[in-house]
Amino acid sequence: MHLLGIFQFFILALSLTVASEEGTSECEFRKNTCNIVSCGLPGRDGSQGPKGEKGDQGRPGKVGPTGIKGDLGSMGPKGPKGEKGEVGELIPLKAQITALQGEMKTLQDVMQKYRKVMILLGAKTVDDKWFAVATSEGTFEEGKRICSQRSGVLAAPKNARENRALQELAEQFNKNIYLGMSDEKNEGTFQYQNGQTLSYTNWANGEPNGGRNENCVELYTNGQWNDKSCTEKRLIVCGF
Ligand code: MAN
Ligand code: CA
Repeated sequence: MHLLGIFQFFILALSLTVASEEGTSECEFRKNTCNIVSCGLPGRDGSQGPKGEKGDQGRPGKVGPTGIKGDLGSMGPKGPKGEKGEVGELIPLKAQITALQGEMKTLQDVMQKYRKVMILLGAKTVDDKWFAVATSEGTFEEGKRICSQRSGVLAAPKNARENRALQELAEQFNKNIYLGMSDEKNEGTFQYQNGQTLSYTNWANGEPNGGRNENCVELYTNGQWNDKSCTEKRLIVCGF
C-alpha cells in the first residue's frame, strides 16, 4: 500500500508538469507517457500517395549485327544502238591471223633446214656469236685475209662455251684450227687481232713452248691449244 501510494503520487506530478508546458500537444504527451503507462492501439496506415513522374530516358543500346546481303537488282534497260562497224574489220583479221600462223610454220621449216645445212657447212652459234668454216686449208695470214673479206675475224674463243663450239668444228672436219691470236708482236705475250691480251686460254700441258718459232695458236680436236708455226695449213674458221 505504501509503494502504490508513492507511484500514484508520481504519476499525478508528471501529468501536471506536462500539462503545464506551453505548446505541448496531446499527441506528444501521449507519446512521452506511453512508455510509462499503457495506451490504445496505433491507427491504420494512410492511403497510398500519388504516382511519381516518368523517369529520364536510358542510354542507347549497342549496335546490332550486320544484316544479310540484299537481293540481286533487276536488269537495267537496254543500251542505245552502237555505231555502224567499219567494213570488213573483224572477219579479215581472223583470216590474217590464220595466214600469219601458216607463214610462221613455213619460216620455222625453212630455219630448220638452214640449221641442218649450216651444220653441214661448218657453222655454229654460241649465244650471239657465229662461227663458220671458211676453208679447210689456210695459213694464219690467209685465214686472217679470208675472214676479213667476209667481214669477220679469225675465230678466237673467249670462254669455254665458245671453245667447245670450235672443238666440235675441229672434230667434224678432223683438223686443227688456227685461232685468231699470236705473239708475233711481243714474244711470249699472246694477243687477239685487235691487240688486246687474252682473256681466256686453254693451253695443253707444257704449252706454249715454241718461242720465236711458234707465234700462232692451233686448237686441237680435243679443244686444247698449242703454239704453232704460222705457216702451217689449218682449218680456217671465221667469227661473226
Ligand atoms: C710439236 C709441235 C709443238 C708442240 C709439241 C707438243 O712439236 O706441234 O708446237 O708443242 O708438238 O708435243
Ligand atoms: Ca708448241
